[in-house]
Amino acid sequence: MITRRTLLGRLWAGAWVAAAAFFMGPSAARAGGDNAFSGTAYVGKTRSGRFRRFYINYWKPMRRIDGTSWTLEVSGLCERPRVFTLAELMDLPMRWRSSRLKCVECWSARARWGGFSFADLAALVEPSAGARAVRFTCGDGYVECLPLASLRREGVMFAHAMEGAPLSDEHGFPLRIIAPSHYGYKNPKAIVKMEFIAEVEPGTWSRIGPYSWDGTILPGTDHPLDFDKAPRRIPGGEIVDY
Ligand SMILES: Nc1nc2c(c(=O)[nH]1)N[C@H]1C(S)=C(S)[C@@H](COP(=O)(O)O)O[C@H]1N2
Ligand SMILES: [Mo]
Repeated sequence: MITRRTLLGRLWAGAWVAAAAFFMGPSAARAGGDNAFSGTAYVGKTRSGRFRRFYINYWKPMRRIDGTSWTLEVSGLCERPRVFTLAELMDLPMRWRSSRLKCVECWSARARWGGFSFADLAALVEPSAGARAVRFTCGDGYVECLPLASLRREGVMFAHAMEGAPLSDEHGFPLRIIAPSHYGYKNPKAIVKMEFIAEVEPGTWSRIGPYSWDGTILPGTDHPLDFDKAPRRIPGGEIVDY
């Protein structure tokens, strides 16, 4: 279903790509050989370029984030609301874990993600007794919400690194969620704000599409990009077999 809002969103995104190509000139836009955003101050959705093992999703094209001025605002139902710098967050105990990111639109891909746990962040901000969920707001205006119980699950990560390097702008620099038993849309990227709230609420995709609020991966067929999209049956939940 295309609502007026999604149509406007698409036109707006299209206008940015056209404007970037116009201002940069066709050769400059291609510099780096990647996609419509390469060499520009913006990052956005793309299915081409060097990210062959993943598709890149952004709700709207977004100005690239400067890690030195970026902050994470943590507020809402918590005892110690706080604004973190990237350096402060990177000081939290870091671990690595390989997990498969599964988009509700068929594809999936696996990577090793590095970051810290919700428990380590929660120890600093102390969620209040009434807090049940976190609302994440991202640099591109995308909003997604996860229950505290989901954030506490084994394997869920506040990721700031991927395959031994800092997250790229495309994959959500400087901070994203990896929630391997949930579809990609529950894995917000380029997070700028997190608020503790009393009730779970739908995020951007489940407000406009036929996608569940919960977003747990359902049994079905997957088309992994890192296996040439050859279809595989999946039982639901985190994909652990490949
Ligand atoms: N900020 C932001 N985060 C987002 C999205 C988005 O549009 N904006 N899309 C989600 C969806 S639908 C998927 S499948 C994954 C894709 O992650 P990737 O771009 O790193 O492959 O990002 C998720 N996180
Ligand atoms: Mo997705």
